Amino acid sequence: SQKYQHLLVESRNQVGLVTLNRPKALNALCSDLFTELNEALAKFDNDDGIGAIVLTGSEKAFAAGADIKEMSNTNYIENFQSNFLGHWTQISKTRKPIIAAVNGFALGGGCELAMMCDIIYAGDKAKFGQPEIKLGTIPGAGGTQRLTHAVGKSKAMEMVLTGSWNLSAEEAERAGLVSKVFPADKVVDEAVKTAGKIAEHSRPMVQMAKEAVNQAYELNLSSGLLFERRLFHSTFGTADQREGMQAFIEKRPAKFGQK
Ligand code: CO8
Repeated sequence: SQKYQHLLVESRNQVGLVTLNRPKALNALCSDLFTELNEALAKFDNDDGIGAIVLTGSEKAFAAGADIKEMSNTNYIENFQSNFLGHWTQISKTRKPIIAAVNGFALGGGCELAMMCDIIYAGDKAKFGQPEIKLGTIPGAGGTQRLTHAVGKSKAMEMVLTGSWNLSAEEAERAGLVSKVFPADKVVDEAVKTAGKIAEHSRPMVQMAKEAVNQAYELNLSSGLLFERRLFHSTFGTADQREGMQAFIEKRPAKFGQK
């Protein structure tokens, strides 16, 4: 699995762990890194032995953004025609849950990458920010959209307009961007632990639940509730629902995954 240039990939029981590994550039997200990340995530997504994924970086940097050196000399029409960095969106099509375990800098595209994941855990020294404005550009992969949903307009505007990476782990947790904060050296293990818990549940139910929560960003309330209700009803066509409820009644652990 170590054929990647910019990633380390391993599995821990039913959890797939992907570590961004481009230390000399603080995990700046060059185009090749993203191609590798898409491949690694797709492999885990299609691996029956894996139930959830953890994505992390180093203690110094989750990722310091898109690769500024790579993009500095590109131009508009080239980027338009090649759909420059369009392959970044692939990660949000991953069907299994992804937990981002963020230490250090999560800036620009790094913050956006974390927000493409389903859950964010942060180390206590994590710093989130959207510094693109200082480079004469603006966020391009969700920094004006997902961030605004996560932390509200005032904080998102402040981050995007000033460019200061001023959101600490603690503030990020308070604002709802991050669900839990841990000491820096514990965050990966805690993310793996949570991913392991998720992996023990019914795989199709986990995917349906992820799909339903994500629809909350796309649909109005009545359409979202209808989407949820339809999926809920459909779960009663599965062996996992029978097993889960029977196991509760019989006071034993459920054994999911029967066909
Ligand atoms: N791109 C390329 N190289 C980088 C990047 C980056 N984003 N960040 C750091 N590096 C490199 C540095 O150039 C340096 O390399 P070298 O040793 O060859 O000079 C090395 O990493 C170490 O960095 P520093 O010496 O700067 O380390 P410091 O600890 O002094 O500073 C910082 C750390 C504060 C994180 C600093 O590196 C920094 O400000 N980095 C840039 C942060 C930034 O502006 N990020 C936003 C980038 S733009 C973006 O992400 C747009 C996303 C659009 C996505 C669109 C998809 C469709």
